[in-house]
Amino acid sequence: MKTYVLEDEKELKLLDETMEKVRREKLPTILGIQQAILRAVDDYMYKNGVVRLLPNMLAPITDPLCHSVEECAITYQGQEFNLTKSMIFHKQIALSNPNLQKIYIVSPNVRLELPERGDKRHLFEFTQVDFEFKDGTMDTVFEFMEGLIKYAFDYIKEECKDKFEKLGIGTSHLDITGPFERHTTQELKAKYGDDFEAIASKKATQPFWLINHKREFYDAEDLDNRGTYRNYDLIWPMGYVEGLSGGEREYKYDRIITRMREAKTDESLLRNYIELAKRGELPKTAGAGFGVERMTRFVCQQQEIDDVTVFSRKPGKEKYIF
Ligand code: ASN
Repeated sequence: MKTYVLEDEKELKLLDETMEKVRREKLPTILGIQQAILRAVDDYMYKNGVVRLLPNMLAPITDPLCHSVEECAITYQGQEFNLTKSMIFHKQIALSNPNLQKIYIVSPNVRLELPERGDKRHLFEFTQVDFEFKDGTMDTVFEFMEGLIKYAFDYIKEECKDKFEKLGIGTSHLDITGPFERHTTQELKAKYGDDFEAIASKKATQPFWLINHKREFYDAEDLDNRGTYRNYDLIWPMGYVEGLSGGEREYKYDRIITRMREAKTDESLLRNYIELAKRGELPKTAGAGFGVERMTRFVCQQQEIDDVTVFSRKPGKEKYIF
């Protein structure tokens, strides 16, 4: 039998670095806080009647996104499946059940980001808490999310006192006073220039809503105000930038087709979804998804998002060991 001896210097170094990351002293503390966050989120969802769906990791359709990533598809029984980039379409379709009103999924997403996203806030595999409400609006999502953050932060401040002490950080950044301010991208861009999101986030002491982004076809355009969109991001303060994105949705056939054509989305891939819209079977919804690791990074005040993961998923590295 052949026994392997690892001799490649570079690979040995990477193995050591990887194990150093796994064995970091602060890691269990961060994971404990993350667990408390998820526990509070589940609790809040349960109390508010939001039904939990389990995630799908593979599907014939997934989020087209509005930025380029490396594609990853696999073939199962001759049919092409994609790894889930987000469950946006599945959220809309699931809500066509007349007895489901509000749903969420703790959803693993794979987005094989290009190396330029090897920054402090991207991972090429992450988990988002993805929720959607039938007949929801921007306002219902804002109020719900503000309540969720307050509930979760109050819970962890109490539950994780020893852990915050171990990390050597206070908890004043978790003192939330809603409702959060709302700003449009145009307003902040005019004030701060192209880097407006980072600058406004650094200046802020409370999370705030950033409204109106031109992005994926499924976020609704404001028909009373063409060229503006009923969508939003939640920006974490103190320079931690975007932590959630969502919107009211397009759900009418003609609107979906118009928006898909504008965004140059491949209609053939989404033909079954389009068929549902044509039959009037897509419900009117609004929702959002927030990154679990991004929330953990803000709560634990870590330098980069990769600091809260056990195994590095930072885009653009030369090689990954585990
Ligand atoms: N989850 C997001 C939403 O609900 C979509 C995304 O992650 N791209 O809008």
